[in-house]
Amino acid sequence: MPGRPFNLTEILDHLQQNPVADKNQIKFLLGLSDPEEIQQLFKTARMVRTQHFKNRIFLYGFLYFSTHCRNDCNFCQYRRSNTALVRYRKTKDQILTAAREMADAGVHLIDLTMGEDPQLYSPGYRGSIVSAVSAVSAVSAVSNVATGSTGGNDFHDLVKIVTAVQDETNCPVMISPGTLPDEMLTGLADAGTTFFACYQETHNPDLYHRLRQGQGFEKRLEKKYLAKRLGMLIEEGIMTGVGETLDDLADSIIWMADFSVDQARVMTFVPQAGTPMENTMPQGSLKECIIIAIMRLLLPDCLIPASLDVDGLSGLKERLDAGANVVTSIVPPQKGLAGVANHSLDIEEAKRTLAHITPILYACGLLPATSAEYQSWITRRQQSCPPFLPGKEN
Ligand code: SAM
Ligand code: MD0
Ligand code: SF4
Repeated sequence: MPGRPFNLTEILDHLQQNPVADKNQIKFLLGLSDPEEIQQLFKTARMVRTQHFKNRIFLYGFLYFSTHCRNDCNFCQYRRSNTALVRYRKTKDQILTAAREMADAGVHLIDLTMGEDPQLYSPGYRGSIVSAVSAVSAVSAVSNVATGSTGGNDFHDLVKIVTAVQDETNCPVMISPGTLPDEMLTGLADAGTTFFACYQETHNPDLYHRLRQGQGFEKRLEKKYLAKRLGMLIEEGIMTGVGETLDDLADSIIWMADFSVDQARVMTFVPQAGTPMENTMPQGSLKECIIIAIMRLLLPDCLIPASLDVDGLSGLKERLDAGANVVTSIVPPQKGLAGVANHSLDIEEAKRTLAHITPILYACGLLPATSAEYQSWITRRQQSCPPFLPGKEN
C-alpha cells in the first residue's frame, strides 16, 4: 500500500525471528482494523505459541476467597464504597475443599485471590497494618452483619492458607493479594508460593490514578520488584476499554517485556453497576485478542491467559485463537464463589469447569498439558536469571 509506513508481513516475519519491536511497530499492530490482517496477526501468534508450547494449554483454578476490600478502585465491584455487595470470607475448610476439587479435576495451579482484606494478615503482622485495619473496620462491620458472623474465619494467616493449599493439592499456588506488607510478601515467598499476581492495569501514572484511586503507582510496582527479588514468578496485567491510548498499551507491553514478566494478562473492562465507571461504553473483545496476539509475539515464551472472567466460556475460543496458552478463572460451582470482572457469569451453571473447557481446547487443536509439563516450565523459569530490575540493585 503506497505511503504506508509499515508492512505487516515484514513485521510479523521479523518478530518470528527476533521478538523485539519498537513502539511505533507495536502501535501499528495495535491499530490494525482490516479483518484479514488481524487474522494474519492471530495466525502468526498461534505459530509462535506452537513453537514454544506445542499444542499444550495450562489450566488455572481460581479461588476468590475473600471479597472484602479496603480499596476503592473505580472499575471494581468489590470496591469499599460498594455497600450493596454481599461479601464473604471463606473458612479454611471451604478453601481447602474447593482447592482439592479443582486439583482433582486436573488444574495445574490454584490462584488464591483476595480483596485487600487485612483480616487475612497474620496477627504477627498486625503491627504494621494498624492503619489499614482501621480503614476497613467500617466495611467489616457492615459485612459481618450481612454474614451474621464476627469474622467467623479460623484462617487469618495468608502464609498458612497458601501452605495448606499447597499441601492439600500438590499444586503450585499463585497469590493475588494486592499490595500487602513487605514482610508478608517475604513470608509468602519463603513458604514457596510460586506466583505473585499484581496487575498495574496501566503503566500510565495518570490513568492509573483514575483507576486505582488513592493507591500509589510506585508502591504497586515496588511490590512486584520485591516479589521478583524474592524469587517469585510475576504475573502483570493490563485492562483495556478504560480510556487508554495506543501509546499507553504499547508502553505496558514494553514494560512487561523489559521486566521479563512470567505471565502477561490483558482483560477487557466490564462496567459494574453502582461504581463510578458504570456508564463507560463496553468495548468488544477484539482489542483484547489483538493485545493477546501482540504479547505472544513480543513475549513468546510467556504464559498468556485466556480469562473466562470477561466473556465466560463463549469467549474462550477467540482468546485461544489469538495465542493465549492458559485458561484462567476455572471456578467450581455450588461453593458460593465469585469471579472478579463478572461476579457470577457461568459459575453456577458449571461452565467454568474442565468438562466444558476441554472440548473447546480439542476444537482448537489443543490439549490440556500434564502437571509435569507445567511444573517443568515453572522450574525452568525459576532457574533463568532475571535480566532487569527497574530502579533496583540486582
Ligand atoms: N485485590 C487484588 C488486587 O486488586 O490486586 C486482587 C484482585 S485482582 C486479581 C482483580 C483484577 O481483576 C484487577 O487487577 C483487574 O485487572 C481485574 N478487574 C477487576 N474488576 C474488573 C472489571 N470490572 N473488568 C475487568 N477486569 C476487572
Ligand atoms: C481470572 N478472575 O483469572 C481471575 C483474576 C486473578 N489472579 C485473576 C482476574 O480471570
Ligand atoms: Fe479491591 Fe482489588 Fe477490587 Fe481494587 S481491584 S477494589 S484492590 S478487589
